[in-house]
Amino acid sequence: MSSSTTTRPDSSPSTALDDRCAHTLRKLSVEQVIAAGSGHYGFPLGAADLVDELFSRYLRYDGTAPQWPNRDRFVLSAGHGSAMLYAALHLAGYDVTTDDLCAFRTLHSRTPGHPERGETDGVEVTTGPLGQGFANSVGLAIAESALRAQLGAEVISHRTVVLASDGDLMEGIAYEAAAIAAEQRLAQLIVCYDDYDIVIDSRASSVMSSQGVVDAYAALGWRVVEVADGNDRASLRVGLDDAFEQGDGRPTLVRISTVIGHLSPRAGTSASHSGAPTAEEYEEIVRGLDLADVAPFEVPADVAVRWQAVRECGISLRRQWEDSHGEA
Ligand SMILES: Cc1ncc(C[n+]2csc(CCOP(=O)(O)OP(=O)(O)O)c2C)c(N)n1
Repeated sequence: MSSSTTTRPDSSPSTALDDRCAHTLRKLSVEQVIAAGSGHYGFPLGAADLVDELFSRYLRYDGTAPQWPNRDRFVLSAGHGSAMLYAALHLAGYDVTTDDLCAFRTLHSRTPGHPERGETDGVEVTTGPLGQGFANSVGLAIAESALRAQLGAEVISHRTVVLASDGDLMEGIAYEAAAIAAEQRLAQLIVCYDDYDIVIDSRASSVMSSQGVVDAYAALGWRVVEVADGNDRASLRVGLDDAFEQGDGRPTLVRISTVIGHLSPRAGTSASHSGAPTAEEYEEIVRGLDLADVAPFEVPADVAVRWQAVRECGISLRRQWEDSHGEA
């Protein structure tokens, strides 16, 4: 198992293709919400660069083997951003098909309104109640730590990576779990805090201080990493490289500043928290993403080729582990 920070061979700086890949995540997320007539697209538009970066460079997984024991666990604590997760799983090679994306938020679909463990490959934790995904992630990281102590780091050494929002970190349960994570020195736990100062219909800063959150985590014993512009690849990579180094035994909180509804007419406003964009807004969004010529739910060929390379890296990581440690 590679011990390097990133998993993928390509560590080139920001490229036009990276932007296109993030824009494809944005487009697929918006299209799910439009198909369902409801959902949340502001969060996916803001977090797409981060999510693309995580799934293409940092996370160790194989979408064709979602139960691989030593896979990194990704938890979307802000479960209302589910369209983003389904789009990422679709591109990353999990069994989440175009038909599943089209069926977003419909009864008995594999793409329910909030992620549900057991319904969708790649969904590690049922989330939606804010703070719960975060708290469950601390449990996952404790389990990893216990298994590592029992079996050795050569066999078990995976990260638990969480995407949490203002709403998650407001919840008391998150602080309770965060205190345990610090005490247990869960260095393999990395929480990405998507900080964009909107909570449903108001400024988050009218009821909380994100600096206060960061200070509280530092006081609890967390390592804090700052990403000044979460919609900029170079900035993201510096912060994520640092976060994934797992320097000193502490869990890591990465505060990442993004813009809710990024690249949409409702950018930066609570109007993009939930609800489907109008037909005119959709046209404007896909024009802005330079994907107006790509049919709904389609993935551009160059983006598909990039994801194929990522998928193959994941298969190879999993096979290396199995060759060394036997099949699960
Ligand atoms: C425990 C809990 N309380 C209330 C809600 C309802 N709720 C869904 S999203 C949300 C606000 C979330 O704000 P933020 O997490 O910053 O997301 P954003 O509005 O920025 O997308 C709330 C209160 C919930 N999901 N869970």
